[in-house]
Amino acid sequence: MIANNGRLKIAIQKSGRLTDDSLALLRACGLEFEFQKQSLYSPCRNFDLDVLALRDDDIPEYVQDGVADLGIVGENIVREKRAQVETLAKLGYGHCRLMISVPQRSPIKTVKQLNRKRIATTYPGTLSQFLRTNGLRAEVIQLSGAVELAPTLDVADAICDIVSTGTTARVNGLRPLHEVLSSEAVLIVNRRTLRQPEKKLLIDRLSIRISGSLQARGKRYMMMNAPSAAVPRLKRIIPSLKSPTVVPLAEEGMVALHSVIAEDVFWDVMEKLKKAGASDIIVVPIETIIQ
Ligand code: PRT
Ligand code: ZN
Repeated sequence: MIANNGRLKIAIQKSGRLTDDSLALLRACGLEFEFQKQSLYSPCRNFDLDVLALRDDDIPEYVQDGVADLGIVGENIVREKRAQVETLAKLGYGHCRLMISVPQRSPIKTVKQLNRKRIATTYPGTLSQFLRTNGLRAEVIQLSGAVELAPTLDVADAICDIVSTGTTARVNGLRPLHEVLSSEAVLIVNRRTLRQPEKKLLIDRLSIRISGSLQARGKRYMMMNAPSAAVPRLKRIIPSLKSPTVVPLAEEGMVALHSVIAEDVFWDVMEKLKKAGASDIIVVPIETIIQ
């Protein structure tokens, strides 16, 4: 029995594709806990929160029913389970697409041609809804895994499955026909929890930390020295979140510029800055950005 002691409970995937990133996100929020796959539940030492380790398929329902207050899970699962929960944030990892694919040599070229065909999937709910919305009648064949083999086994004419790199589909001689849904990991919350003032307060505190570390992701803090005369030129080069901070240096006519920059443009920008007169450029990681 899990104690209902006023502490928040957050469910994350016990062992799978979302586990490492979910743990990294919680730790980036300053939460300290030992996580062991074998144990259902890991208490946090420095926050009123317990981490529950569950199968991803169970998370939406457990959050809906209040077994956990919060959950981190793929949108694809939340949709499939039709869970009555609120989504607090998209978390920027676990990206994938739910895709209808057909064998390379299939005569099926359009979604309409799926009418009266057999489609194998582990997402019967989402697929049935898609078919209804598009006025299509097709036989939904529910499998529990290895869906990509269904056309070869002549169990189905098409499949509806999760794709990320597309390698599995390609290796199995399948070609993508239509994207049903795109998905990433999301933070979901139980609706009743949001109405409990004490827990709501904890959720708000946690949400600020999560959005701070999401904001910081892929960003660096950049500092450089430059002659004051070069500042207008440098400002035009720096693609900063806000206008850069300019601080005078002890040396007459020299300033320091500070700015946040996306790491993927840093190298290009750095070369231009040097040419425009910047020197002593320092770039450091950012842990969080609270706006
Ligand atoms: O044990 P548990 O039930 O918790 O885990 P699971 O095995 O059901 O899920 P897991 O760990 O495979 O995936 C967890 C979540 O990660 C999914 O619900 C998605 O939200 C997300 N995700 C991201 C993916 C993929 N990428 C992915 N590629 N989930 C599954 N796949 C599978 C897909 O089913 C297919 O078999 O990978 C294969 C295709 O990959 P590519 O790269 O070859 O296209
Ligand atoms: Zn699962």
